[in-house]
Amino acid sequence: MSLQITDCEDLPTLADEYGYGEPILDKIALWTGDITRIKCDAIVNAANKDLKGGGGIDGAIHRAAGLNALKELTAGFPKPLATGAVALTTAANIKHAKYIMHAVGPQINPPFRNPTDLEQKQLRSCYWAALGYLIDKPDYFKTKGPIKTIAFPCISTGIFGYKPDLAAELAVISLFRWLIREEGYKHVDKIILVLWDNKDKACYNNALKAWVPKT
Ligand code: AR6
Repeated sequence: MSLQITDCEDLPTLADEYGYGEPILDKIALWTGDITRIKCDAIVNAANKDLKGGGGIDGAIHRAAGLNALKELTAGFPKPLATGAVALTTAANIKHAKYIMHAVGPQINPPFRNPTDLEQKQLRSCYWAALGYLIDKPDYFKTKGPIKTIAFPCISTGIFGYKPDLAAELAVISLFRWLIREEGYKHVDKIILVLWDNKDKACYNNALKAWVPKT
């Protein structure tokens, strides 16, 4: 596994120190399919800065949750949102989830060039800001209850053009760092990484290899 990601050079140390993720590894699951169909407390959307709805996951989530319902729920947010920011709403018409977290990933231009340091930080921020809601527990939670399970798509790797292998590596490292360093494992039951195709599967399997116990 290459370690090209700024600020994440300590991956081997973390893996050694924590016995390759045990019991942290139990907190992560991979699931293949449409993110709008997964049953969990919060699903993360790959949104745009204006929270307007678009193609890809954002389009699927808007269709499932209801265009008008989401428009109303996101009306109060100051727009454009910063890249790396995550806005929390309820899940509107998606009945098997309680919340949607609208994460604005970096847009790579031209698509699929190597990401800059800033773009890497922005993508990591999507993961950390979303997970931050699990620790901060905003007032919002009083109505619908806390988030114990959360599903992330491969943010920025479609229309926004972030290299999928680097995005998977960064996602996995960011999640493990949050679970360990922020003691996130106390706040979450399951983080589900939602994959869409064989390319995503290969990227995540590679990225997770560093954490699988060596037998
Ligand atoms: N469920 C799970 N994964 C999916 C789904 C789905 N229903 N649909 C696509 N994927 P993208 P981005 C995969 O483009 O790159 C929108 O217009 C897809 O194969 O949805 O962050 C927004 O409004 C890819 O690997 O998100 C923004 O303007 C990954 O999900 C912009 O696109 C992400 O693809 C955000 O682009």
